[in-house]
Amino acid sequence: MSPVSRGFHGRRRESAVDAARIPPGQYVTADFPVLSAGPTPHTGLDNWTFSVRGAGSTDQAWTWAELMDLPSEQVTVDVHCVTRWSKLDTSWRGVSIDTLLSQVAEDSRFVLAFCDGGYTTNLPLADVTNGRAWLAFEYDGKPLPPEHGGPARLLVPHLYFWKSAKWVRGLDLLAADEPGFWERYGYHNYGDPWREQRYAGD
Ligand SMILES: Nc1nc2c(c(=O)[nH]1)N[C@H]1C(S)=C(S)[C@@H](COP(=O)(O)O)O[C@H]1N2
Ligand SMILES: [Mo]
Repeated sequence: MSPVSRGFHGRRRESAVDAARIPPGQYVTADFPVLSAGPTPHTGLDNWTFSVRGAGSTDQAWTWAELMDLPSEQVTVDVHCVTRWSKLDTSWRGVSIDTLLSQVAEDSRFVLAFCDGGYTTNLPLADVTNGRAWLAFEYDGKPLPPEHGGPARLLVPHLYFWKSAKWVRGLDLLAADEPGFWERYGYHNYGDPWREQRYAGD
């Protein structure tokens, strides 16, 4: 092959994506679809708190102002929805769940995230710690829009996006695992996109 044609074929089209970043059965979209099981709640920041419950006497809650005072991180991650769309290089700002839990004495193995509107989702504690999950409050450098979970949502990019609870208001620390909203309706309990854990039994 001549150097000229090699150069031509080697040029990446703008839409080309690295296949190794796409979990099985997913397609890439540039859109940011909105998927909500109910209406978008609107909780004023004055009445907003984030709580970690179930740690006994060390239960803790942060107001919005207290959350804003914590160190936050800018993260760029790929997200994967169980309905098969993936969105690459999404950019968020949030407080690491490690930062919140470091202020709580806990030794539970599971969490159940709870939200305005009643949505819940369950995760092993190990999946929301060790730098793998955030309480995200900005998207693309702007306040997180209400339809995408604002004022704040859980961001757990290594699991299917239903685990990234929108309008999240806290975590219940649990000794035993408890299925959340979609997990009770037949979604996989864990939801690893790389193992295509879409539904119970996958
Ligand atoms: N509170 C709440 N969080 C939620 C949901 C929901 O219905 N309610 N839907 C989940 C699902 S199934 C997906 S795919 C993502 C969608 O997030 P998006 O609307 O920002 O794309 O939010 C997840 N978090
Ligand atoms: Mo989803």
